[in-house]
Amino acid sequence: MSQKNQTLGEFIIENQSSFKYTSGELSRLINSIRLAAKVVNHEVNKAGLVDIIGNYGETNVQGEDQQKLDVYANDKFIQTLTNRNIVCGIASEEEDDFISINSQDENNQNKYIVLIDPLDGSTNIDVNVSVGTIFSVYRRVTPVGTPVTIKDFLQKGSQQVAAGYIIYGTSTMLVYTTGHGVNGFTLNPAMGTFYLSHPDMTFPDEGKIYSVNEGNYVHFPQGIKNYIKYCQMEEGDRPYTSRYIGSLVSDFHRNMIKGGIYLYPTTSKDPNGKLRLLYECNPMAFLAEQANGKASDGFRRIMEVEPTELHQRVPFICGSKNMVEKAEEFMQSL
Ligand code: AHM
Ligand code: MG
Repeated sequence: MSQKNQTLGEFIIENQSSFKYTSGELSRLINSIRLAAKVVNHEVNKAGLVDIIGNYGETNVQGEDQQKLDVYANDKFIQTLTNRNIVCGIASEEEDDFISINSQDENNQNKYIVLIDPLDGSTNIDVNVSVGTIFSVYRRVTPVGTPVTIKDFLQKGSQQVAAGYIIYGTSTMLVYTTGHGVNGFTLNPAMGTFYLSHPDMTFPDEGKIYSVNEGNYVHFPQGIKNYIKYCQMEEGDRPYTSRYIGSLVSDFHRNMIKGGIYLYPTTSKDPNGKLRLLYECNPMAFLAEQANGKASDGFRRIMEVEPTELHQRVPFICGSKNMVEKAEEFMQSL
């Protein structure tokens, strides 16, 4: 029975038996993500010190090259998962192609692949606004001991075995699911330990927050324009409040706690939407559904969208169930 104050390490061990396949491999994988998250968190927290320790691209006083934070985060997550020999393949927003990890070695029995957005919300990095890491885990579909192929990565979201995010905010949290609800762990920076602070996180069915980049309003489809007008209309518990950080992880996290909806629809500039299906939308959709919420492209369940390419984009509507259904109603009524 999970309890508050439990550490993430304890929680992982205690819940290992509830995983579908209990080899301990998935536990080790989540543990590695926990480790990389701490390293990245340390660096993200120093972001405001660039003028003192040197700008990105410069060499600092210790003679080390300063990396852009998103590149740094990408390297750390890939290094951690590779060095500990835990997965057989990784795909990242920062990499054009997927990476195969000793997967052609017949002794390599690793079954899992990870898709990751190492540092999402990159426009917020330089202005001290929270950013996040998003990850998604699948079992490979090709046989173990053979090279991973694109088929292993182009699986529908409904096939995910785990997904989560790390939010580097006023406090740092790791929130994840393995298909048994959603739990949130807060980092105690003094101890370097994540503690279970938010057990069984759920979206309220209804919410009063809508999160969308209204600067794109004129480029939105009519259904979305109508839904936004509905949110703003004075009637019942409306008008809703508008809150948009521009970091998917942070907007999602707030909406899950308070009740709300996040929308990134198609625009004339981005006719397929902006967000990426495999390492942004699918993991958030899995979390949303596990937390009593919903995720849709306006017409279909996100996790049923058939992936055709690694960096595919998709329109994304996600959040409290009744709000997402209302937005779908507006989209589908035209
Ligand atoms: P990124 O992967 O380049 O950081 O883009 C993803 C981000 C999301 O976190 C956020 O919700 C959205 O892009 C914001 O986009 P916009 O600035 O167009 O509103
Ligand atoms: Mg991103």
